[in-house]
Amino acid sequence: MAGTSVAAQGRSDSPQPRNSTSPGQGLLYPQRNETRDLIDLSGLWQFQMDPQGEGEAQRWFRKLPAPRMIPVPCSWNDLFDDAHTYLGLAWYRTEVWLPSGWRGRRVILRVGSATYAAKVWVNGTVVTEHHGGNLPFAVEITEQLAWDRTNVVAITVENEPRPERVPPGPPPGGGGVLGVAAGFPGTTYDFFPYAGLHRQVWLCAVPTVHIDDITVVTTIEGGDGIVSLKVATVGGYAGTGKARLDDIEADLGFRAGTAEAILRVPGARFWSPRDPHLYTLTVTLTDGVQISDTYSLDIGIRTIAVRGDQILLNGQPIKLTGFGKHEDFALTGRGLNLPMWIRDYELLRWIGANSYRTSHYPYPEEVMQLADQRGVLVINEIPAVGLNFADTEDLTRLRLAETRSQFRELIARDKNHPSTIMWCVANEPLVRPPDKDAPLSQPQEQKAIEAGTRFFQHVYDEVNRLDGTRPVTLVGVGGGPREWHERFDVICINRYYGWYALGGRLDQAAQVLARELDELHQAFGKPIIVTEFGTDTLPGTHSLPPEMWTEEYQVEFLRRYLDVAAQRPFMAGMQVWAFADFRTVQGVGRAGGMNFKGVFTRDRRPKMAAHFLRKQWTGM
Ligand code: GCB
Repeated sequence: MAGTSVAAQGRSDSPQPRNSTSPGQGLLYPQRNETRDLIDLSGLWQFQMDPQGEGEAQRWFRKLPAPRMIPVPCSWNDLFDDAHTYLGLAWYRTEVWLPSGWRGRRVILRVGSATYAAKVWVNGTVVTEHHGGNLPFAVEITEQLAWDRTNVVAITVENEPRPERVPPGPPPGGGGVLGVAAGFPGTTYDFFPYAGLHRQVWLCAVPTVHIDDITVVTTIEGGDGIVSLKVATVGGYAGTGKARLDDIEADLGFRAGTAEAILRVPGARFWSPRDPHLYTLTVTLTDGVQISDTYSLDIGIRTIAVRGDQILLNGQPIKLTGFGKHEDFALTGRGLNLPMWIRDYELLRWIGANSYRTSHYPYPEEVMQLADQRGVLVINEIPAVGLNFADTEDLTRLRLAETRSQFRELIARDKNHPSTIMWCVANEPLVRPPDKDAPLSQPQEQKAIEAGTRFFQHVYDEVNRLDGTRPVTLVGVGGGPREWHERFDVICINRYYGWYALGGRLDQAAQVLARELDELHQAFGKPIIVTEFGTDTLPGTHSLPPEMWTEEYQVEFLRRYLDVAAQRPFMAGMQVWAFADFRTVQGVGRAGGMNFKGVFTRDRRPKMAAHFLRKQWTGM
């Protein structure tokens, strides 16, 4: 957790809040069934920016002095001109009347994501604080509720780019990930710092004693699936229960609130992109005949492992085809946009991709459910983008704590999704910030490399402790220290030979890429995935012979890279950057504030490269 000294470098002088998730530690997706109920608070909320940070003292959690309406979920940036580049504190407020049938149950408030830090009031009382912009948090609010009048929910969202955060903000006045003039707003990464209540806010009614968490691990024995589960409850449950999957049942005996069981599924259908079969697992707490709580979860039976230089799904080698993506669309920004996601999954199928990476932050829970249903393989990444290790030890320590805490939440949320086949701990960590002109001295550089090695060792160990069933990777930048990859199960690299380096010289670019892949394979003998390669491409711009920024050049570039990979049977995957054009910061390298490396435009029209990839990946 952040200490006051560093936090004070930001605008506010309050330390980063300790994340509180209550009543248990589980983050099960909200569900309505015979024992549980829900109210989705999506809709129009009152909104007011608070650049002076005066709202709390003036009790804005009761009443906003000059509110305007804002949709939840949504980013605030593309709605109001004065909010477009606003990075600071903003208030959201809504009212809700609770159904009388909810009396006697625990009521939990669950926020899908608030970017970056949030503080929540219910009827004037602070109920929780949270930081980390892309993951849910929950808090029990039963005590704060009123039953004879409307309840006021107020949430502050604050998105200041502070250096101790993950992703870190740039040093004051800094930014400039593109290695050119600093972008605006200043970030350490190449996407727009959208902010707001980005996912739904729910009220959930659950029984006093209830299922708080379920952890499912699947293995395969011959043709049988083995489903091991752990159930955790809140309320010190010491009774019995049942776990059911199709017509297979196991008894659960709870001690100190938890129980375990193993279910054997004879002749199971194993989850894969070809047959993404999901079984419904239902857990109930039943003392005698009375059901006191129940929760259902769709699970896939599959294994994922690394053997030598191969990634094995259900014991068979797989090669990833697909993209790095963003959660980005006009007007909604990074707000939950289910029409966009449904279209994206349609296009992934159309183009023949089997995978993507959640670059550079966790995507919505509904999107992970869709990946399960559609058999898409996901490299699940936390927002550790823009890290550098030449900063002070204090900053590195604070970012480590933040990275670990976000990982705990991500794994709690996504551990049961068969589609998540790998955790990614960081994208392109650097030895020094890209906007630092003076190179580091040799000893300084060595010190930064060692700081990074220790950092990643801690994160790797933590992830492995939380979930020993999935490979863990780090996505490295060109020229980055090789030793940072050593600890990880899969080598993921982003490469832009033919774009940022060797622009226009695709023959040379292909040679350099080929040489580097061979060296990496020689050095590590582990699976290698190129997780980014691509060119900015203005739709409708053409040239013969192919020149940079044209659709022809994008096709030729991708063709060279895919050819180099095809000649190397050890390659475990190729993910193009990017799926679609996306909004980033203003700067001389980004026309119109856009990154144009999409093979689809921002409104999802195909560039020539999309047709080319479809041919490569589907044979059509
Ligand atoms: C990268 C980053 C990605 C950028 C991309 C680019 O290496 O991982 O966030 O958007 O390059 O287009 O420069």
